[in-house]
Formats: sequence, structure tokens, C-alpha cells
Amino acid sequence: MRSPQLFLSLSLASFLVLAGAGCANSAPSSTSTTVLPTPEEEHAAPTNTQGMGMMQPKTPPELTAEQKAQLQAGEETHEAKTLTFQVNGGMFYFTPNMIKVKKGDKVKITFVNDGGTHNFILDEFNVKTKTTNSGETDTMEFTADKAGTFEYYCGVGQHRKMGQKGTLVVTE
Ligand SMILES: [Cu+2]
Repeated sequence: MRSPQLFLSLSLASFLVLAGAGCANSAPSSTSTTVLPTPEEEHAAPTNTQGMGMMQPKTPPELTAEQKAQLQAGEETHEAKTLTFQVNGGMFYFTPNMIKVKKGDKVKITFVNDGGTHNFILDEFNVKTKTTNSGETDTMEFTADKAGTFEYYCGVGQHRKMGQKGTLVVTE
């Protein structure tokens, strides 16, 4: 009667040992599974670099023919009127970075975000666009009711310090 019980106990003990050994055996294979993702991480690295690239300064785009015509309309002799400008902004520039108008002009500016997070601020005329993301635009209007030289800039992070600014010249 005792023999079968002893056999069962031994069998149970053996099973536990084997089960334990099984776990121990599975440990190395899970370790090698952990090693496998490394090539994928290396593959993902260029994507991260591109993400960092978004933060790097970019060469400002050339003025388009339309932008040149808009700037010329502001510069040439004229009676007070409505002037429209497209201003592109990116890391860390505004194109154009110089706009000239006459006192009394109504100025309409469409800000186009070329890439990154930016806004367009012109304190002296209480102008501030919403903070935009890549590809977004925002339009604002104001009357250039005082003559002088005013700086417009991006208020995001250190962008102004990095050179994302421009000059509005309002002449009498
Ligand atoms: Cu900015």
C-alpha cells in the first residue's frame, strides 16, 4: 500500500523538477527573442533622424512671383488701400522678411506654415495668429495706422532668437 504512494510522490517531485527545468530551458530562448528587435531598431533610426531634422534650420524659400508682386504693390506710391501678403514661415525664417506699406493701408497677411510649429506676431498692431502646425495657414488683418519700423516674429520657443523674424516698414 505504501509503495504506490511513494511512487506518486516521487513522480510528482520528478514532474516539478522537469517543469522547473522546462522553465529554465525557456529562459535562453526568450533572451534570444529580445535580441531580435535590434535590427528593427536600427531600421527605425533614419525615421528618428528625420524627426530631429524637423528641428534643424532650413534654407528659406525664394519669394514666389506672386509674393514679389505683393511686395511691389506695397512699396510703390499709392493712396491708402488694402494690401495682401503671403508670408511663409519655417525653421527659422519668414519669407518675405521685409514688408513695406503706407500709413493708412489695410494690411491682410496670410501666414503659411512651411514646416514645424509657428505663429506670426506683430505686437504694435495687436496681430497674432493661432499657433500653426506644418501645412496650416492663418490669416489676419490690421490697419497700418502708425508710421515706423516694426518687427514681426514667431513666438514659439526660441524661434525669434533663431532668426524667425521680419520687418514691417510703414511710411507716411
Ligand atoms: Cu516658429
